[in-house]
Amino acid sequence: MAVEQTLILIKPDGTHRKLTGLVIDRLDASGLDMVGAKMVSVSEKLAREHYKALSEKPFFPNLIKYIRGEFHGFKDHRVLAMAYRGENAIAKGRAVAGATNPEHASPGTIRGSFGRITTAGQFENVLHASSDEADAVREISLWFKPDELLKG
Ligand code: IDP
Ligand code: MG
Repeated sequence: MAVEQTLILIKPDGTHRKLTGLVIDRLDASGLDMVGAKMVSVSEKLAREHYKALSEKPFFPNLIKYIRGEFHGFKDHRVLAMAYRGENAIAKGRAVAGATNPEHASPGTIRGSFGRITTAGQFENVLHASSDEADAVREISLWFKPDELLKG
C-alpha cells in the first residue's frame, strides 16, 4: 500500500457548527497522522485556485462564497486546513468525508450525518478531502509551505 498525503479542510459550516473535533476524531480513528494544521482566512484568490477545476460550474460563485465563510457570518473566512499522511490516506480521507452530495452520503460519514443542501442549491458538506494523488499534491502545496509540514 502506498503512503500518501491528503489535504483535509474543515469548511466554514464545519467550524461554525463546532464539528472540528469530531472530524479530527474520525481521522484519528482511521489511523492517519496529522502532519500539518492551521486556521486560514481564505482569500478570494486561494478559493478560486483551490476550486479552479469547477470554475465553469453554475454553482461556482456560491462555492467561492461558501468556502470563504460568507454564508456563515465569519468576518475572517475561517477554514481549518490540515494535511494527513498514511497508507491510502486519500481514500481514507474520502471515506471519512462521504459522498459529495450530502443526500447521497452514507449515514455515519461526516457528510451523511451533518451535510445539507441549502435552499440556494449549495452543497454544504462540512469538509474537503483531496480526491486523487494529483489533486492532493497540488492542494497541499497550495495551502501549506513546505516548512509547515512534518517530514518524518
Ligand atoms: P468533493 O468535495 O467531494 O471532491 P467536488 O466535485 O470536487 O466534490 O466539488 C467541490 C465542492 O463543490 C463540493 O464539496 C461541494 O461543496 C460543491 N459542489 C459540488 N457539486 C455541487 C453541486 O452539484 N451543487 C452544489 N454544490 C456542489
Ligand atoms: Mg473535489
